[in-house]
Amino acid sequence: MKPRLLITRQVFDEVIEHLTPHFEIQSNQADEEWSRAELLARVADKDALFVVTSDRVDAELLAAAPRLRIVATGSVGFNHIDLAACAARGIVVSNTPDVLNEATADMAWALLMAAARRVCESEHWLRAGQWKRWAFDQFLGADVWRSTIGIIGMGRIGSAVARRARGFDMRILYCNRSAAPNEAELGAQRVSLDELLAQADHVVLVVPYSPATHHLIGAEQLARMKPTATLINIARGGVVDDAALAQALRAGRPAAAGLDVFENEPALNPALLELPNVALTPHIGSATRSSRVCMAMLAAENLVAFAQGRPLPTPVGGR
Ligand code: 8YV
Repeated sequence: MKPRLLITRQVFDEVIEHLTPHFEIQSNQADEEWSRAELLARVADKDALFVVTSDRVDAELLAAAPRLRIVATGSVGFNHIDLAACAARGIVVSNTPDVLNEATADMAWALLMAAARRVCESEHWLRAGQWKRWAFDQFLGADVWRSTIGIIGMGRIGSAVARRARGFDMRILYCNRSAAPNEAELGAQRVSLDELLAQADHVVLVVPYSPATHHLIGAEQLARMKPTATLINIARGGVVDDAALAQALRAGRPAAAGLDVFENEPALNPALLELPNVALTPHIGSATRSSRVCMAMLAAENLVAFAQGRPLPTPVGGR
């Protein structure tokens, strides 16, 4: 008998086709919103689970899923999964590294440019019919070309952000637990978080969320930034204290922000919605068709490898 697989969200048809020979699948192609109780009921008789970042895989879920052997998340981030609880049960976990690096780095740049050059703010003003005449000082923004970028977290996505910064002739600072092996190739200089915040014109967050990075950027850190700086968060909600950021943006320091991820998303802090100097997107960092298909397909590859008794291509915790 084929192992039973639960897929919590709608996925591309080709992914279902790829999985069908190997699993008895319960999918959610209608993309219904399942309550927690429904999710727990559906996982009760499953051997395998395909989740996304909004599905919390914790001790409660594992207790409801006595047969579960593998959790494949269609994301690079895995802070929604209790790895220790999975390991204690012998459940393997996979994620989708690399395939989303370039799309996510592009998104960091989309937000950086939008925040620095006030793209969203001026567009809203224009749409509201307020553009009556041109003026020298209209919507003056921050320079990007030849400015200093500060990248917090120089992993695979951070490096992709840095590579793009070279095209803008930028000075590249970064902050990371260890020196990046590609530091020289990127022309990047490792500095402390405080130094980075003090010197960068554009601060980009690319660190995974963990208890160690919870509110890494709060009121104190925001106050260290240049008043003209921008802050970009494409990492995870919770890395930034959103309430403190809203307060800082209201006071004009930093000058602007670009946010793709939020604390408690999709119910983001209402104060952010009121502010003109923040560009907001609904967690679409990896949202290009090719990137999302590759992510879903990589999750499927891990599930198929599990079904065939092969090593997982991208287990969490290293290949
Ligand atoms: C996902 C992400 O698209 O991969 C991640 O960690 O945050 C996004 O790229 C999203 O979270 C779907 O699971």
